[in-house]
Amino acid sequence: MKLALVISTSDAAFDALAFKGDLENGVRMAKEIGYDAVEIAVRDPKTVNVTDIRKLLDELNMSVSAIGTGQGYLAEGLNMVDESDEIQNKTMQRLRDHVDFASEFGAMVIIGFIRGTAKGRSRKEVEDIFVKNLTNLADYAAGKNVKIVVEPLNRYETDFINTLSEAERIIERVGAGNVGILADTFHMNIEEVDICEELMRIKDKLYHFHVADSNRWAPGAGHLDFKPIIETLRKAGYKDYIAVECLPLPGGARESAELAFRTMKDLLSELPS
Ligand code: LER
Ligand code: MN
Repeated sequence: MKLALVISTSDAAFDALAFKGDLENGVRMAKEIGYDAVEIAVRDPKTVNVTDIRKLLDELNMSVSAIGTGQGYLAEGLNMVDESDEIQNKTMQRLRDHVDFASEFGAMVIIGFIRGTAKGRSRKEVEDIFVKNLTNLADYAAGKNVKIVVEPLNRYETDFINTLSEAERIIERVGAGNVGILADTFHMNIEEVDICEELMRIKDKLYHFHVADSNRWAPGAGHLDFKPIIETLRKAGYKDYIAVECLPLPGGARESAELAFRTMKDLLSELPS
């Protein structure tokens, strides 16, 4: 398992990002601390310079684990299940742009906030729209060799797909090999009955992993016990990235990213491989 740090290309409404707004500084710091990769949160990939980012990553020998898409929702209200077809279509175009961007770096595309909310509509109605749009996106992404990951978010962020089992059920309906689940310890700590049991159960569809502590500070600064969680990932045969997505706490972006790195590295070296 390798470690990634979530950073953003621009100032973002979402707080759980280290190094918001200065991508170059973020990538350099992540490298200095020892991370293998960065995870890039982008509002609109058409507004960033792929060549410059490619050059920077090559210079530092850094990879990109995944592309975060939530800023399109937080800043512009784009979402996959909107009542308006126009917004749905705009969102799907934005997501295809994210897939193109991700394909440049061998990264996955995250469906977090951008899926939208049910907003009082029936589960079935919203789920049907989501499944239709996700199926189309998966098809487009397959042509570019890109994986899509659906991330369950806690109930205070959305009313639609809060648990691993909900994500699993929807992914089964889509039935595409390039669509999997992104599990985030912060959300699971709020929503899951038993984090390790659930991770084991969905292990074949677990394509990506986010870590933050119970308070969304760096792992090691709250009361989540990461040892059994990382042990479970090992047992599950998970080999992909663990991406740190935490608030710049304690102590600011650099300090929290360092604490997160140390906490995860120590655990990974402690546990039998
Ligand atoms: C939001 O809380 C989150 O965890 C992000 O990864 C969503 O895209
Ligand atoms: Mn997350």
